[in-house]
Amino acid sequence: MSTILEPQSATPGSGTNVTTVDLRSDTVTKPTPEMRRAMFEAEVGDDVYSEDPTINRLEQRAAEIFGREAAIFVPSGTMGNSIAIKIHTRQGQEVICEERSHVFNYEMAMMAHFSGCMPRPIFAPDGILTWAEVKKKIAPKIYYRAQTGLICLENTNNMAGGSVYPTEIVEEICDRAHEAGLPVHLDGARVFNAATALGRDVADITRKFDSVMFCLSKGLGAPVGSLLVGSRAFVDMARVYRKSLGGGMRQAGILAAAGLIALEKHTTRLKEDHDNAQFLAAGLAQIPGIKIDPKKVATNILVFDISGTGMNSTEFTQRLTKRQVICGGVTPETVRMVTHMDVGRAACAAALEAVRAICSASAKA
Ligand code: TLP
Repeated sequence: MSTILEPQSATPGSGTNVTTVDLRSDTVTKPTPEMRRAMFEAEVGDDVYSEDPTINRLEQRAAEIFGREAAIFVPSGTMGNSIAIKIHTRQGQEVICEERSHVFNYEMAMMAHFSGCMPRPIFAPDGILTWAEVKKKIAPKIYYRAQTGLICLENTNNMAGGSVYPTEIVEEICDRAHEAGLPVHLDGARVFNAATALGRDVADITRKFDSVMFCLSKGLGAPVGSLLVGSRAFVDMARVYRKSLGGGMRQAGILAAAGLIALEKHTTRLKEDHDNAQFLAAGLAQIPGIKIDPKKVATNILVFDISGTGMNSTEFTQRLTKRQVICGGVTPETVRMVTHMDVGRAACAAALEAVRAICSASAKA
């Protein structure tokens, strides 16, 4: 597999044009008028003293929704994952993760920098690890081998095309890992998309993990923020490490107000994004030179092969940008598009039209 390049388009900022169809990520959504009103009116206090009522309400709701003892608001998914890895591991250990995972590729080596751990990546078809594969990579208990400290799964698996873990596979990994004395953390940045695709609730599909990070700022449309959920003891430790990373915020209820709307109201609309992704996948599959299997598009992310178009992903995305459609290359041969609440069906149809045009121009050149 080729090296992962750059998940974002080379033209940040171009998404601000209203006629632009921005498919770079579901992180680009703007807060809704309802969110902005709630932010304006939010009751706030100093969250470092745990006195922000809106933050406290958001943390309590997140814990309830995930069926856990406690939750903590963090500014980003990266910080949430970094804190969880720090709590579960000791310096000099290894973290088993999938080869395309965010903790391995896009978190600025925080696993090494902050926790002193090394990733032990495993490539899995469609990004879905199984216990059979994980088991082979757990370090034998020999004094001269760095020991495995943690298994980290990602659901949905972003760069594997938003793929979804069957819950039985997750539970087998968690059960066997626990028998081996190993904790399992979920990078659930898009766990509500996974739950939507599975038709189950998030508490149900995550119950065996030791900790879960999920993002409000992706498909749920909040401007900022993620939560870490787990036991009371885990969250108490997370509060310490959040502070050490500079993530102790003050009147953060301004952010939590939008987060509450994301959590209470936007989790039930994700099927719309999945249907739009299906629509895009079906259209892309018809375009000569593009390879994608629509049956494998389970959520709001499409990663497709463009090597038959005569363009690499940089040329492809640059030509699309000129037609007001922005998306990002993953490798020189693959491109990612992500649907979200700020792109409707008409925008997706326009994006398909633009892809058809650049591919047919490239074929004629
Ligand atoms: N993902 C972003 C980029 O960083 C790649 C995106 O556009 O998809 N876990 C997963 C699975 C993620 O996809 C992301 C962000 C994070 C963690 C980190 O979240 P943030 O950006 O809040 O630090």
